[in-house]
Amino acid sequence: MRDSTDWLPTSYRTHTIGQIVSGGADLVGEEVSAAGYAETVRGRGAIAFIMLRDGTGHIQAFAKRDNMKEATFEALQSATRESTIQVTGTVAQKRPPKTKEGEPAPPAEYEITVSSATILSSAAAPLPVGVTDDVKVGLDIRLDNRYLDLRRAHVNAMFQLRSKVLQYGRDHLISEGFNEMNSPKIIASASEGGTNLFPMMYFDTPAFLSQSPQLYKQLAVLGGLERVFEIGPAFRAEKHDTYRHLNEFISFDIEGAWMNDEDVMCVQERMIHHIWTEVAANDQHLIDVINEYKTSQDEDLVTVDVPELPFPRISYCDAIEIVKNGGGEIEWGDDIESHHCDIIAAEHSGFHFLPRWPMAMKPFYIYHNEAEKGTTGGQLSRGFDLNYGRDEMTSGGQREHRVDVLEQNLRNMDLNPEDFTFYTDGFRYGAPPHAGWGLGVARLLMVLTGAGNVREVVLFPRDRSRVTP
Ligand code: AMO
Repeated sequence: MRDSTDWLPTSYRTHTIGQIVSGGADLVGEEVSAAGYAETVRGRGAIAFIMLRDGTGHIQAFAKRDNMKEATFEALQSATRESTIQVTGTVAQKRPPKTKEGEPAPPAEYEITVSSATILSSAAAPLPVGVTDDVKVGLDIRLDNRYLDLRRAHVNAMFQLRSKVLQYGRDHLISEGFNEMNSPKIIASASEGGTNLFPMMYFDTPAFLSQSPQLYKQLAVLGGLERVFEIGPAFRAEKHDTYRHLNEFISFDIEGAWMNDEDVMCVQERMIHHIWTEVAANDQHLIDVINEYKTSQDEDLVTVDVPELPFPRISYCDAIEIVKNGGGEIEWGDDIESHHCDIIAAEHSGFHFLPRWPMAMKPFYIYHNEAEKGTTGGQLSRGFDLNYGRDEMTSGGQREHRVDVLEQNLRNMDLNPEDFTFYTDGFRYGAPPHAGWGLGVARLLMVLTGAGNVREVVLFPRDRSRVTP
C-alpha cells in the first residue's frame, strides 16, 4: 500500500485509511472521516462490520443500529461489495485476539466506530471480476473490466511500480543532464519504415500516427538541446498477435549530442541499474503484494536483483556464431529472431547488448563507418539492441550526421529524400555526431514484475482486436 503519511485532507475525508491505521494510537478517541470501497459487509441485526479499502490501506468500520439514523444503518448493512462509502466516527483500538500464555501480543489494530455514513455510489452485483475472491477469469474479461481488475491488490501494485520505474528513469536522465521533450504524434512521413503506419486525415492532408519520436528527438539535438528524452506513445500498424507486441506502446527515448553507440549504451545500463537499485530500496512492499498473489497461483516469485555493470556486449557477428554453435539455423545478414535469442539467452539470461548490426538491417538514420565490415564483408552499422533473455527491450545507435550519406541511405532503402526534407534540412547547418535509443516501457516492466504478457502492465492496451475500453 502507498505511504500516505503526508497527504492532506480532502472534502471527503479527514484522513486516509493508511494514516488512521499507522497513526492509530495517537488518534484513539478522535473523530475522523474516511472514504473507501466496501470490501466486505458483515453482521446482522443490530451491528454491521464494513471492511473499507482506499488506495492506502484497509480498516474496519463498526456500525451499531442504535448509534445512528435507522435509514443510514439499513443502507450500510445492505451495502453491496465495492460500493463507495464515506464514514465518520471515532477511532478505537480493536479488542486484541486472545493469545496463549507466553505468546507475544499481536500489534494493536484500530477500527472506526461509525456515527454517520453515506453510500456515495452503490456497486452493481454480481461483480464481473472479483476483487478479493480468487476466481479465475481470462485476461480478456479482466481487460474489458480493467477498472475493477485494477482494484485487485497485485494489479494495483504493478501499476504503482510502473509509475515508480518511470520516475526513477526520469530522475536518472535528469541527473545526467537530459531535458524532457515532447514530439508531435501527427506526422507526415515514416521514421521506422513505411509499411506499419496508421494513416489518418489531418484536415485535407493525409498524415500518420507517429511510429517513434526518432526524427524529432534528432532535430532537437541538432538544435542544440544537447541531451533530450521523451516518454510517449508510439503507434505501429503491425499485424502481430504476440505476448510482447501492441499497436500503441509507450516508448522511452533518449538522444544525446557528441555521443556514439557505446556512450548511449552506457547511459542505458546506468539508468536500468538506477531503476533496479531504487525499486530494491523503496518498493519491496509492492513486490511483496505481487508475490503474495504469485504464491497463491503457484507461480515463480519476483526478486529484484540489481544487475551488475557493465552489461555484456555481444556483437552481432559473435551472436551469429553463438546461435550457429548452439544448433540454430542462421546466416550473417539474417535477423536474430526470438528462437535464436533463446540460444543466446542460454548463455546470457539477463540484460545484454547486441551491438554492430549489418547496416542493411537498420533504418536509414543509423550511422555506419565504411571501414567496419562483418565476417562476410558486409557493411556493419553502429546500431544496437538491448535484450533481456529472449526479449528485445531497446533499439538504438549512433545516428548518421553527414547529410549526403543520410540522403544516400534514404535512396538505398527505396525512400524519397524529398519526403524527408523537414528532417534532412536540419543537418545542413552543422550537425553534431549524436546517438540515442528507444526502450519499450512495457517490456522493461515485464522483466521487473515477471509478467508474461505486456497487456498485464499496460492499463488499456491496444492490439488488433482491442480498441476499448
Ligand atoms: P524500435 O522500432 O526497435 O526502434 O522500437 C524500440 C523499442 O520499442 C519497443 N517496441 C514495442 N513494444 C511493444 N509493441 C510493439 N509493437 C513495439 N515495437 C517496438 C521495443 C523496441 O525495442 N527509433 C528507434 C529507437 C532508436 O533508435 O532510438 C525505434 O523505434 O522494446
